[in-house]
Amino acid sequence: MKLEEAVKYATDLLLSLPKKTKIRIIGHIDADGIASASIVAIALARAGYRFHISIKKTEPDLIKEIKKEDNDLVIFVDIGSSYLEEMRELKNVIVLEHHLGKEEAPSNVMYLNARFFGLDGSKEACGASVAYAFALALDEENVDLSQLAIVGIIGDKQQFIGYNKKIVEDGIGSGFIEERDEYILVGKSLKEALENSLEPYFTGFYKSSASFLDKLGIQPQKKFEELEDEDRRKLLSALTLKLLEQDVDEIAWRKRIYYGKNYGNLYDISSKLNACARLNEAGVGIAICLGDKKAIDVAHVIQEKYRDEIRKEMREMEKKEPYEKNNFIYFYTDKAPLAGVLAGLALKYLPNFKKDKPILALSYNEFIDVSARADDKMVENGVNLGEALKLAAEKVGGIGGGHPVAAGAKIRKDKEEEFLEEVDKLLK
Ligand SMILES: [Mn+2]
Repeated sequence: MKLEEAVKYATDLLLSLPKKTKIRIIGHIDADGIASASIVAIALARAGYRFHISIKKTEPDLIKEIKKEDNDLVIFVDIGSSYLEEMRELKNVIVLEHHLGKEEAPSNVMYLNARFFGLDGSKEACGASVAYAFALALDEENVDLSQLAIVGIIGDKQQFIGYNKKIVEDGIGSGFIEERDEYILVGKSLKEALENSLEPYFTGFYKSSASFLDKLGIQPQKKFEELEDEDRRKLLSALTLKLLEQDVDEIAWRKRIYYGKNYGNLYDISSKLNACARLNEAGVGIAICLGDKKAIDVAHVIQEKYRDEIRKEMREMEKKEPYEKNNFIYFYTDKAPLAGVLAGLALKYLPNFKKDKPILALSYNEFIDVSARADDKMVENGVNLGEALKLAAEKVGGIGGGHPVAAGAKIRKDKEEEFLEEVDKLLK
């Protein structure tokens, strides 16, 4: 069966319920989760249903909390794969997912995971993709929601292949999406663009971007788009060399950007949703998706703050040596919401963190939160962080899961060493 057909079972279930049904939407706390939950919310509203929406972390007590409420239907989107058994205690449940999970769900749970339909849930369909399939099955007029689906795809760093490719084609075909190839350094003065850039991240540039440009004979205050062709070439080849020195293997100065008719640059929207999620402002992200223009300005401030915090941490990490096990390296951070992105950026751009091994970031709070990142090459060589963290966390009484390249776990503080040993064994 194809995903497009399978989601019809979910829309049939929804449509069998009266309009005043109490519906709860639970989305995961990241850009994909916010986009996914919004897609479902908008589709429900258009179909005449009311709902109550929440964006949640993967917490051990999540289902217990929801069980206290009196819902006729709970729709989990981009979250839920790790709670299937506990959902038995809820009434009707629809799970729209793409994370690794069990194959079997209790009979009251309609569990639709992209992975069941021949799709790679870490590349070819994300939460927002499955949510979009659901919305489209409800009403084909919902094709405009392809814009938000793309926001989710970008947020989860997926590719435009598999079902995701169909979404882009839908969006372009219906006039809601436009694609343009653009240089990535446009917008600000070159000094600022180089200093502030996170993808790619240039080590040392927080103090040396102006002198780097001076040496090339390029005025730091100029914008990239103001440069003559020759200066442009000179700059890009110098920057390529700089990244090669950082041992970066994927370098692209132009990027395919998707624009949404109702949302503008979808990469920017995705980055805003991500910042909102990380800084506990998911509501602002939902507001953006629901079309609130004022929320964009609020989110811009949140986004700047978030990026500032990342840069600050990255500058510290440039000077640090990570801890090392046989099969991964790890570091500690007190910025739990940033842990995943820091691990990911370190893996790509920090020479002192590049040892051809996955990176785990550990943050202490009530528990220890773990975020892990690998690259595609490691995954091709058999690394599966989602599985390793899930098994290792469960072994020490914690919770974990995710994707081969990106995963998370939550464990008790006294289990740290045992957990790390277990991960080391599993990654061998
Ligand atoms: Mn997702």
